[in-house]
Amino acid sequence: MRDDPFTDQVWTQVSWTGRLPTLFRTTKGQHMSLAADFGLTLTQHVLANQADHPDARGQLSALLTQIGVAGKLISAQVRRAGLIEVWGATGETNVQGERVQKLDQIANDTMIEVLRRSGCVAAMASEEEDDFVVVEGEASGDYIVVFDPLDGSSNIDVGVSIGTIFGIYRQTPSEKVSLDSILKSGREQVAAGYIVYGSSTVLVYSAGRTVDCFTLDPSSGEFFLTRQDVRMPSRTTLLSLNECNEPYWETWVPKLLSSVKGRNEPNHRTVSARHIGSLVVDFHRNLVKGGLYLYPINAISGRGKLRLLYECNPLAFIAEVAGGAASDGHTAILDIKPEKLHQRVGLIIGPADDVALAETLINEA
Ligand code: AFP
Repeated sequence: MRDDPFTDQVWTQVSWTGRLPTLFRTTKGQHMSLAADFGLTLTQHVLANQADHPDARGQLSALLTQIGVAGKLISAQVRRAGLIEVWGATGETNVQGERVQKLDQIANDTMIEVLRRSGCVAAMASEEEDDFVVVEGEASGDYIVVFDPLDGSSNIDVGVSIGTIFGIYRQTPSEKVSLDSILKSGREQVAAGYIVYGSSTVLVYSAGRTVDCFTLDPSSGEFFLTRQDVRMPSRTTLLSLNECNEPYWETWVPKLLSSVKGRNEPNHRTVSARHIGSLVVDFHRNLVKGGLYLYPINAISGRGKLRLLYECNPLAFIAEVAGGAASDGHTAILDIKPEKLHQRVGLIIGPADDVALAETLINEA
């Protein structure tokens, strides 16, 4: 703590990770609520991380910052979701004569346009695009970005939290972009993250060292660091899954559930259930509070529902950096070699011990 000799303010250093100090300003014991007191901005944080890599050319920093810009633009549209719906109901144009688009299409177009203009991206793949999108000519950069522009679309119309998920890979310099450039295992991601549009807009990213969370301050339009070096709690206190899929479960699923629920004591519940139906939001809550998310393969079709490239891989990257784990039941999600752009897998993600328990039960089955 240090006194500012020129004012009546006191600066308190609340944490220090590597070269990233977080300072909060108080006026002689009383907390202030100015945006400037919230901590580092996303841009400051990204640039401070870049300083750890003296050979970096700054493109990854610029890219992460631009994803923050896309997040703000999408967030602004999400906040108007009900109004867009009203315009849509009256016809194909809104009051300004603009074409009405569905929110997931708006989010997709926003991501593609912001990334294309960033000058940092060689190609991208989106849940909303059948094929990958190449950035040609001078606008092309060093990275490949995969994303789900708006995960949890079925929650849009009912005001429930949704989010954008992204994973970033380095493109081999001088190599022409092909499908193989995109079909890399999640382990090769150089950074990943997501943006949750919930009670507040929260951006979470990791470049492999720490997982950090930023909250959008609507008044200043800045993302401020609000959780630093997040560690996923090692005990499962929340279970998240769609229990109506029970008829399609393999035999290990009920065994895992009874094992976790069996930890409840007669007079004290230690495990509860929470399921939103937006994977990214379920994951974010579990990351902070300690929860296990399951979307196992369908035992009848043998197929998973969630997409490997732009849903599971980025979240698995965040989970592992935060001390958790993610698996399809046999292989760590990050080690699966993708064969298709829109490949689906089973997903078990959360505290490492319970992901390992699921793998053991699957092997025993
Ligand atoms: P959409 O973004 O296409 O709606 O997909 C959402 C999702 O992939 C994931 O976010 C949910 O957890 C999951 O689907 C819910 O699906 P179920 O209705 O099968 O439980």
